[in-house]
Amino acid sequence: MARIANKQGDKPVGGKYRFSFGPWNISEGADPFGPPVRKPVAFARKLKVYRKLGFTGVQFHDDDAVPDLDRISAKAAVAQAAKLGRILKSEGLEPEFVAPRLWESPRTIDGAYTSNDPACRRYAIERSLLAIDIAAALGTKNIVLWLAREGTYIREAKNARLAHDHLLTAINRMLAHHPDIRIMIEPKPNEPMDHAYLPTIGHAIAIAYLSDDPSRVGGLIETAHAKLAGLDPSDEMAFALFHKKLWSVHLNDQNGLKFDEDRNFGAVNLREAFNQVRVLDEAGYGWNGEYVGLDVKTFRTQKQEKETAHLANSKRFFELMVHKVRTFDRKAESQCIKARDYEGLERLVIEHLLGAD
Ligand code: XUL
Ligand code: MN
Repeated sequence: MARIANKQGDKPVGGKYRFSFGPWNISEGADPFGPPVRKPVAFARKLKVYRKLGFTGVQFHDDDAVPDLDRISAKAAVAQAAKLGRILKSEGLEPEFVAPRLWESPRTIDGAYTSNDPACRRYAIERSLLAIDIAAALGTKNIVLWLAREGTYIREAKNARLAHDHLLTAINRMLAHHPDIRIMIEPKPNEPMDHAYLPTIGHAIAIAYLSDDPSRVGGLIETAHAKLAGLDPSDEMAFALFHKKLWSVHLNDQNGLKFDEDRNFGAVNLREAFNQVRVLDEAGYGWNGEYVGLDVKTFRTQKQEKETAHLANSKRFFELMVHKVRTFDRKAESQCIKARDYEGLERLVIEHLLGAD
């Protein structure tokens, strides 16, 4: 029987939190309708931001770690990654994961692992194996798969059943390439595709169990992605935690069914943020080294001077929410639940969030 427990045994002691983000979270503000609105910040300067804001984990796409990846030899790429690993160490930072960027090459226009063109599928797998070598050289075992272009605009354009077989083949090839790496699938239901394959954590976990080594395939849940699927992010997280497969999170927020907004954590819906932290904290999230990733972006119209404030703000909102979760009157909560007094429970939660208790 699966039990909700953490490293400390049965007694919930709360989560243990370390924070991470990726270089893309200090953005230039470009969107599909216009040019960048802020000047680019060099990667070396971005690295200096981490410790200053209290972050210790760095998330990478493979070509964030090794630019121009498709134009250099695999040997040179690995050497560059090893050098970056040493720089990270000297800055007191840790690489959290590497994600193969399979959405910008001309060979991934129509999908990567699920492209109809076998040569493009081969490229996607080869690039993913190189991303694994880069991760190993950098010093992380974690590979994130955001399956950006695995899906369709025109449903008839692909055989969806076969596409899932291609996804499983790619996952198994990656598992076989390195005995220690673990794959975290980051589901997202749409954007850039009309419909993506593996749109929810349930889909991701189903394919994990079919893989050659289910113990090395898990998930990363992003708040906004769950909301885009019309689901409650805290329930999605609870489902993955129940399966012991929540190995990272991308906390942020999302105002309804629009483009992926990557808003500050808690800025749109405080109660949903409360429930995400509640679920994480109750399960002792972080005791196995999982990071709290904040996949947030500042506003397109934000001036350059404050271009990293959203990272500090989202981390602060998370920490304040941990306090809210830990000071919630659990005894009163139990009484309401026992008495089936859901109006009472609602009042308890909202008064607590409003600071009126
Ligand atoms: C895309 C997204 C990505 C992944 C990493 O919506 O969230 O930034 O987190 O590739
Ligand atoms: Mn993300």
